[in-house]
Amino acid sequence: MPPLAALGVHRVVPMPASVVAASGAPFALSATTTIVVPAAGGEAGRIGEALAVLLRPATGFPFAVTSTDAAVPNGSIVLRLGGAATLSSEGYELTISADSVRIVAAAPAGLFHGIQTFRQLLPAAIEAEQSTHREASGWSVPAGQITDYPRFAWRGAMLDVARHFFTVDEVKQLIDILALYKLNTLHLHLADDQGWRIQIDSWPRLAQYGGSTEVGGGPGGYFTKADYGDIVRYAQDRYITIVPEIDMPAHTNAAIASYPELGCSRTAPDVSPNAPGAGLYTGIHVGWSALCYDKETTYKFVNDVVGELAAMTPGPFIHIGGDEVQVLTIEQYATFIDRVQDIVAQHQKRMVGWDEIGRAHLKPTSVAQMWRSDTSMAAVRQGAKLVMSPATQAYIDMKYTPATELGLDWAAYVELRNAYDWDPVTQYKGVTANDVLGVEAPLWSETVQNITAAEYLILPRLPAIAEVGWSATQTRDWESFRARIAAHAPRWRLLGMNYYPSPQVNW
Ligand code: IFG
Repeated sequence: MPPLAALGVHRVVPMPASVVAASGAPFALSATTTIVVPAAGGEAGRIGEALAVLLRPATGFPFAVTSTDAAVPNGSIVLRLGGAATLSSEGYELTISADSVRIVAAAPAGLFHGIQTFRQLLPAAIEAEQSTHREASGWSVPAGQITDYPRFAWRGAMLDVARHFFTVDEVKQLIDILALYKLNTLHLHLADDQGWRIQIDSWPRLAQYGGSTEVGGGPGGYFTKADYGDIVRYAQDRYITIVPEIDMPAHTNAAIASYPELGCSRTAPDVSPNAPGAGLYTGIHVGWSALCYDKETTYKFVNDVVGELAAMTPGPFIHIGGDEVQVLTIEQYATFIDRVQDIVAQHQKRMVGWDEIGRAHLKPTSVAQMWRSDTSMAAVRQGAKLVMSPATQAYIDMKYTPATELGLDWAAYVELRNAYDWDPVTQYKGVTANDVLGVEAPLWSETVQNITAAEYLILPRLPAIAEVGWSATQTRDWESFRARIAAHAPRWRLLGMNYYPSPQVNW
């Protein structure tokens, strides 16, 4: 793919807020190009180094990184903090001329996002791991200025590591995709009927026994605290916040199998005859399990688990699930959620829950994740903030079409255009812009066993959701998106990422 002739958004996803082409000559990467970061180094220094690591393999150029606040020589890529305060903490200004590339941001996250845009303005071959892919026409970026900032604060994906377990390395591969598309939140669904996936010292059997299987009876697995810390740091370095979820009171069979005293009425619908251990469940029915809402043991369990999870989670949110409860009355459910909400607050975190939590008494700090048109809008009527994950648009575990082998289809067939053509504020009645924190694309893993299968469902729909979360409504347009995303397939191939070649795009 040749360099762009003029600065344009031809292949930038998500669509930037504003792009102004300039008439001057392009900036060309060369063996003498340097990367200049603030004298203080710090996060800007680390981001500059990460840019060099990104550019060196395919070009074969050294990209020396220097720290100075002084004027810089021609031929530099300059990262600067401050100045663009009007751009919010995730915004940036990218200015390109023949002599220099300047990325200015109010905060490091903005610099990081500016680099993703610069990366996408270069030919896809920049992603190659060795310089045999040298671009015949050189590595240049056209002159002009991009001013950019996100519409919503919460732009995320969810990975269900409970139905099928995913390794730390696979989670990091997913984080790399989020970073490329300026997403800033990774919600990990860490516990469900089929598996408990996080080490909890005060209740050790949860991971050791509750994590010993998965849908279909495979070996399962779990994250040690060291694994979880590794994931958190890898995400933090890419300005991505981890939101851990322990789903309760339903979707709790793995916990109850590990500690039967936690369960009131457990009638696993079809514990497989070759069940790998007493109480463990490898099917995919939902809603039938429940913690005992009226036993103090349950709330000690919740307090211990939330306490250990909060201690290893730097982000402000703990997700407590709350979905699909079939064995409690609404009053019993509200009693449970109200107490869990207090426990989360005692550990200085904000509670997130699926939209059913609107039936409890929500604090204004709590967040409801909207996944079905809960017409009651109970959550928003109580002043809770919303994260929009409408199953008919954002559930990327849905099949693309009836012909898609992977995925489920209970909500809808979600082709690429379905994932793109919706608006988080107008999706459901009774919601205003002020209610909406942002968007998130859940990937449930009943039918997804590894990252390669996950990428087939993630790409190209997650970039579409990323644009829904980042780009202003007036800059969003399906015809523009389908043309821009077509240029990303060569990039994904070079990055070794699997994807669905949707017939809706001229790849
Ligand atoms: N609904 C369940 C998930 C998962 C999903 C698969 C929610 C909030 C269907 N709950 O979505 O556990 O089974 O699409």
